[in-house]
Amino acid sequence: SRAMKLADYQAPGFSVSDIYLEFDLQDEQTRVTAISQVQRVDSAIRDLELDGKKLILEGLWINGTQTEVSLTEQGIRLTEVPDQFELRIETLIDPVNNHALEGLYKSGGAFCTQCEAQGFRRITYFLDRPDVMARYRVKVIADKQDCPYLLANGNLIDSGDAEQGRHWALWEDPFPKPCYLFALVAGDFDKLEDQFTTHSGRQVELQLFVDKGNVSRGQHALDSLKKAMAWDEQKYGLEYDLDIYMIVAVDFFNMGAMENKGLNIFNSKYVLADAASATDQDYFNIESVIAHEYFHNWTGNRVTCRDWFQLSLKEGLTVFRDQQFSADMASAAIVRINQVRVMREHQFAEDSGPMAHPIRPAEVMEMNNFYSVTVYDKGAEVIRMLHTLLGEQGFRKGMDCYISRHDGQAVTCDDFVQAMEDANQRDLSLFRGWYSQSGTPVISVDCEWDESTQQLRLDLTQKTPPTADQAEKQPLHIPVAIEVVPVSGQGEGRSEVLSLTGQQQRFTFENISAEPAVALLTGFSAPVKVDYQSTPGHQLAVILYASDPVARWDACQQLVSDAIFTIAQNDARTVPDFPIELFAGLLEQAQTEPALIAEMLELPSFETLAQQRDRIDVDALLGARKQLKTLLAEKFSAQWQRLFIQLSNPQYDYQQQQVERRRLSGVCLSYLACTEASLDILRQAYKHSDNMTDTLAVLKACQAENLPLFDELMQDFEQRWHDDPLVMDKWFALHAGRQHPGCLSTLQLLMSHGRYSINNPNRVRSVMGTFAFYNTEGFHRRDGSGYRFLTDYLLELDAVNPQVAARLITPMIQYAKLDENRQQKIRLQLLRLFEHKSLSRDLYEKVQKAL
Ligand code: HT7
Ligand code: ZN
Repeated sequence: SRAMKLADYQAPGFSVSDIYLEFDLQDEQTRVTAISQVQRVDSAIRDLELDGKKLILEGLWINGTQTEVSLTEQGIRLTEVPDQFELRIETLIDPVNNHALEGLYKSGGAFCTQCEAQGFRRITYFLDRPDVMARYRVKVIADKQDCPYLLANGNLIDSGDAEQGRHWALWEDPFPKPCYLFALVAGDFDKLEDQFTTHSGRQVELQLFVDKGNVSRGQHALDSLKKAMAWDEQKYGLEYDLDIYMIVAVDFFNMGAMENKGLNIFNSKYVLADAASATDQDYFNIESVIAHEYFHNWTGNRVTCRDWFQLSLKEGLTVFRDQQFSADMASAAIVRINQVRVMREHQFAEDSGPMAHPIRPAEVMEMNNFYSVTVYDKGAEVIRMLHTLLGEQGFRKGMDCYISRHDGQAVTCDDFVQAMEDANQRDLSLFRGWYSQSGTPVISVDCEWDESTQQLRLDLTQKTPPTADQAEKQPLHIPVAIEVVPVSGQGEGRSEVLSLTGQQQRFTFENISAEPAVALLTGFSAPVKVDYQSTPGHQLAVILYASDPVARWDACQQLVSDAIFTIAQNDARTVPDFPIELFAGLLEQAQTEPALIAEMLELPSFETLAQQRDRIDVDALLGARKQLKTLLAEKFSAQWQRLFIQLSNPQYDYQQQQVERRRLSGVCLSYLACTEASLDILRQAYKHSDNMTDTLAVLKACQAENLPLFDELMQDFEQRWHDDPLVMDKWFALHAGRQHPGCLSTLQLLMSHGRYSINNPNRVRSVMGTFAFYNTEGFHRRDGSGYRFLTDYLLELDAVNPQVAARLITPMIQYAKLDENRQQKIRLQLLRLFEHKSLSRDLYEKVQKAL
């Protein structure tokens, strides 16, 4: 397998203006007829090469004449085709045996499709690239009883009955689109319906399709859709453009959801919710994913990507938009803190590992591997920096320019930045480096306050360490937001955004009359690390007096991290005093800002801690974190208990104030579980819970502390929920994440459970994903058995679903910080994979880079 390079991009030699597709749906043998109107656009290109994968070619006709084709590595070649012609292709495909879940497949009883990034080539031979945009007409034919609903993109034109109990529907999408946005669904569902009237007064039919019996769980998704539609009009002046918007929930899906034009297909996990079965986090995620896919209608569909290297053009921008939306719907501070966690726990790790790549990758072997936290989340951070640099209005001007200039086109990240530049008359040439450079910049800070001159001097230095893909790094344009607060708490603070453009730069602040504490990177204004030796006293001042909640949380995390590292390093195992003083204060304030304080009381995760050092001692770090947790639990046991009781809610409602109280109450429980006298509290909390959030908080607390009560409650939970796959995923994940000596046999048991299936990505992620990503102790067992266990499973999974396998390997390729023994044990397993003869391209790319 060879890598494709961005630098080798060539415009397509042919265009397709219109395509008619006919699907005669059958489980193992679906006939696809594709009739395309093809035009040559580059007279130098004589042959037409089409992509195709796992297709049986039944026949091919050019202007009605059957034609021979030659096979290529990617598909077929038609030699010396006319300048303009009608191309008819008949292929056979096998949806029921398609477990890779790309192209046309069956999810439960329903036919559905997933074409992004390169799945359309599993449906018919085509120019499977996003810069070929065509108008689609689609006829779907299927059994009337099994598939009462026949759906495709756009508007329903006609429908009717056919022979042998079959029926058909004809759909037309008026907007030209790349084939990755094509979709078809045929099956039996329950349907929720609603309407939305756009700003300009057009009426849009909203339809949500869910598995039979799930209507009551669909309302939140539908409400979220209406909120997203209204928000995009109000915030960006963007209206929906078709008369119908359909969302279908399916159980078998490789990712979260897919923005197919007018026909979104969703992982049911991001649609279905009610109080009994879904957590507050589930409700939040549904709202955000529904919005994300909706926002793609403009950022992705109407304006699409020229090639897949430009993926962040639509994904980074759309994640930024869904983050803005979530911040408006819920608590902006908490939403932001959780994004920062994603960046530090996952993106920084990717950017310092073997798969490091810029948000616009320069080289790709398997495109599916680049739907990454870098392209999505760092991509969103890059858009956010533009927003910070240009301001709310400037950013909106840039968006307006981008959309109006490129509507209906397939464009590049450069086109986006150009629109931002042109609309604001700003030079963003240095900023463009964010698109081509990988790695996490480190900003070192030297800070001095001179009482006599009342000057505060900040010397900032930026340096990006070399990454696996790029040895040389250039300075970037980094917006560094700061807040200066008086250590005493008396007097005004100051907030500013510094523009760091050079490798080293000095910033001076006048009239700082009282000793200042400096909060750097407030709001996480750039995806960078900060190296700044602050003192506990200054950190405390930031926590107490800064106006930016993210900075306050961050200072808190830093203080606690420092304590954990101190414990991990010293043999005497004494705990520094400052976290104890801090927690005493936080607990006293808890009721005043429950949401923020809950986040502050949460100890930094192992993954976040790991990102702060070049080398980590897994056992010492886990031990130190645990020691601090127990100490804080015991020291404040009365306070945890009191607070927990004060936080009880009336009947469940997904409403901000309740959400915040539940979050804090969950944190209390997690500490209470570390103390002796907590069994009764936990048992009562489980028994009286009327919602999944509180129930799961109890189970998690018991799991983290390995309490015998865990098994008892889990049995009860299983009995209640064994018929509900999405809830069982929570049960699977709780078991798989439990850190105890017998965890590998637990995993084995889980995978032989009646509700487990290797064919369902949600089940696989609940069990093996939770184990590999979050069961730190079990996965990193010193004897290497955790790594071997994952590898054995990957070998099996790769043959079924390579996309999911390639995601699961992530924790095993990010091993550079581990001790030599563990590194060696990991390499041994990577070699096993490497030598496996039929390894997928997805896994091959990652394994090869990791070795
Ligand atoms: N744009 C969608 C990406 C996606 C996807 C990619 C590869 C394989 C399967 C997939 N399912 C969905 C999702 C999104 O970002 O909105
Ligand atoms: Zn997306």
